[in-house]
Amino acid sequence: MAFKFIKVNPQIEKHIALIELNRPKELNALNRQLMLEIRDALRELDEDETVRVVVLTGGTKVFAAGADIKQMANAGAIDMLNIDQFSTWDQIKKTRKPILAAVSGFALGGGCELAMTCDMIVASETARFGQPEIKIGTMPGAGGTQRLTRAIGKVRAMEMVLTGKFISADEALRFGLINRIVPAELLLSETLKLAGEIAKLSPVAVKLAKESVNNAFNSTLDEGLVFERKNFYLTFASEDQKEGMVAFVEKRMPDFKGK
Ligand code: DAK
Repeated sequence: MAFKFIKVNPQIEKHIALIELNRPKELNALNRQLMLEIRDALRELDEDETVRVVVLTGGTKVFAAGADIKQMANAGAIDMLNIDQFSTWDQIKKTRKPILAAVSGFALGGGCELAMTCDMIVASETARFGQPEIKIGTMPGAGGTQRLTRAIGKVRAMEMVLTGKFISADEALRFGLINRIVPAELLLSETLKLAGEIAKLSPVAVKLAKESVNNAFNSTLDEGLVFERKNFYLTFASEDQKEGMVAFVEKRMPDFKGK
């Protein structure tokens, strides 16, 4: 690989890995190489026992202005089919550890989809979200019509997808697309703080809880409740559950090991 389009910094704080998109001149447009680098980094980090939470950011100016239009412009349908374009999105979905997106500036098209595929979104006040694919003669292809609709509801998603309009960080918060808004200069530190809160907890329970919440999108309520119950029982097979409850009784901080 001639040039890396992401920077990966594991352990910048205990148990947290930071992935930073690094194509600033192209506003972090998601070309194939960058997407493959994200996929590979996530695979490695998911297997790395020292990592408990991943933060994905584009830095303080822009999250990502979408898939690389210059790379896609002349592609045919069969080119699109033949390239394994969904492997990154599939990998994000498969990653069992929590992934937090830290979004400043534009998160458009595939950039918005990338943020929405993460588990939580912390945004700076400069963040702008949009699915503007309609303006270039296509439509969202990596979950924009599905995840956005589930997050903010049909009529708002319709307006964004059919007109390509952007929404502000305030609107995104009001619509339930993001977790919180922080000043741009604090974006990374505040996201790391949130990641740090999760990283202190039992990695076993966190993994099972994440899986259970995600399962809510793919099941009936009754099926989801059964799935949740089984994961709840499973936490009782962990040393972390014993440690957590004994620490509570002994009035001390728990020391979770992920076992
Ligand atoms: N692709 C390639 N280059 C981009 C880009 C993009 N999406 N967005 C910006 N750039 C480049 C610009 O061409 C420009 O490059 P130079 O001209 O300097 O060489 C540089 O970044 C700076 O951009 P601007 O000069 O345009 O900057 P402005 O501040 O004036 O405007 C903007 C910023 C974000 C409003 C504007 O750049 C813009 O509208 N960008 C395009 C936004 C967009 O339409 N995004 C959606 C793209 S379609 C799939 C997965 C995902 C997708 C599809 C399939 N599969 C898995 C199958 C996703 C599709 C998309 O995202």
